[in-house]
Amino acid sequence: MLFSQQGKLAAKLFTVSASLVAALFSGLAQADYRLNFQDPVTGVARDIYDLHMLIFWICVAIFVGVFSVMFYSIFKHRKSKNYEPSTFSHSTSVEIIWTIIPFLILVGMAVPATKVLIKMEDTTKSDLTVKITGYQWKWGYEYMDGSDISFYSTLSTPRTQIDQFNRSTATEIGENYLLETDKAMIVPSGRKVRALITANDVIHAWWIPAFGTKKDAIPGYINELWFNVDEGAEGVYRGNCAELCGKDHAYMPIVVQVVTGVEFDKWVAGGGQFDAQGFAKIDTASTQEQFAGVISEEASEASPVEKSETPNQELEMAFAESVVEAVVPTASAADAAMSIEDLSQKGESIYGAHCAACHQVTGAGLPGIFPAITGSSVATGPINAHVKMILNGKPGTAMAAFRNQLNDEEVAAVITYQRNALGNSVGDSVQAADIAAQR
Ligand code: HEC
Ligand SMILES: [Cu+2]
Repeated sequence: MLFSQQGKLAAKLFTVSASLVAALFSGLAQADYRLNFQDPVTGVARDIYDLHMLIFWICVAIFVGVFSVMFYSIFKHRKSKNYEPSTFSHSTSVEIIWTIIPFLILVGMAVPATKVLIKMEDTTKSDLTVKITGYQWKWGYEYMDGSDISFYSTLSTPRTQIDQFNRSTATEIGENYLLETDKAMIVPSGRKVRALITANDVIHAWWIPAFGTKKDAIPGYINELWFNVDEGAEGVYRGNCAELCGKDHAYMPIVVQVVTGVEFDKWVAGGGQFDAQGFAKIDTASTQEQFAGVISEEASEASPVEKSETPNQELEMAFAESVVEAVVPTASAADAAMSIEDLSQKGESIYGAHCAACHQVTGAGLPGIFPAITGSSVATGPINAHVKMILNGKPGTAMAAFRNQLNDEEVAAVITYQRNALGNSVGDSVQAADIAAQR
């Protein structure tokens, strides 16, 4: 009787635990979890991975060694065997052995670890330097080396995916939830990229696991890191800010797009344009046509010798010129005066991307931390003071100067939006030209 009850219990327990295990593994398969590091795509990341595996196996060996001795002696000297215990309390030789062995193991692990560490710190002979600045809560990228490209990279996951508690507006969570940005950092494969890392407000950290790089971004200091992504490993790599930096720490992801060296040069020559997904816009189809046109025109003028010597240069020059021409005219659209409605409409998305993290989507702010825009004396007071607040920020507070982050039209739009929406109805507006005059 008793036996059969136990049998039933055991059977029940087995079913429960089996289904738990099954649930766990189906979950694992769905979310594509993994137990080890991301696949390394740089030499340093591979070294770190190998080092990690080496230390892991050393730990396994120590574990197996220590536990086998322990279990063996527990079993061998058990009470039921009437084993006579030894009575010594100190043994110099044992103490020497258990000091020397761990010491040798530690030295043995420190040698390869130091080698990798030194390699990680060697930022010399780089092909390209990018300055990376952490902000609450976005990243700024500036390409040094005279290319003059700079941009900010902000989270592009829509608020409707993040605010799941509001069921009426919530939308399905996307594939790269909280790991997507409006602009990716673009880097070439097969070249050594050096990054100078700093921050504008508090400490952040720039981290791309697949590159094996992670460095703190500290205001007032410049840290350095480098990576050289394998040729053939072109693609998109994602990471996070890895230093708790305030309320939206989770909302400042890092996206790096690795392109080939040739593509990168074209991207730089084109002035660093982005497509709608925030990746490098390299217009190969149309540029090839344009190349063909330019080259054949010039070929008729140039002497045969010159032509055969510099075809690549000509291609690059022709490419650079054609792209610059194509880009310039669009900027003049800002000259025309815009209506309050148009400005406000544009301002809404800028507010959402750059201001709502602190002042909230509704404009209510967070009492005691971030002031409300609704009914704010600045947002409903004299417009010049409002403009100054956005351009210069308020030093010593979280309100950053937006003069370098937003262009004239964007500043005008977000100010007009704050004055005529979010519960305010001042009824005035400001144009891009006025902002340009106040800079
Ligand atoms: C990182 C947080 C943060 C972000 C992002 C931010 N602000 Fe602010 N903002 C503040 C803080 C803090 C203050 C209060 C400063 C002070 O102490 O006077 C402030 C003040 C203001 C004020 C004055 C409000 C008042 O009544 O005193 C305006 C207007 C304003 N911000 C507009 C903006 C706009 C426009 C943006 C986006 C382009 C923006 N802010 C982005 C934190 C932020
Ligand atoms: Cu951060």
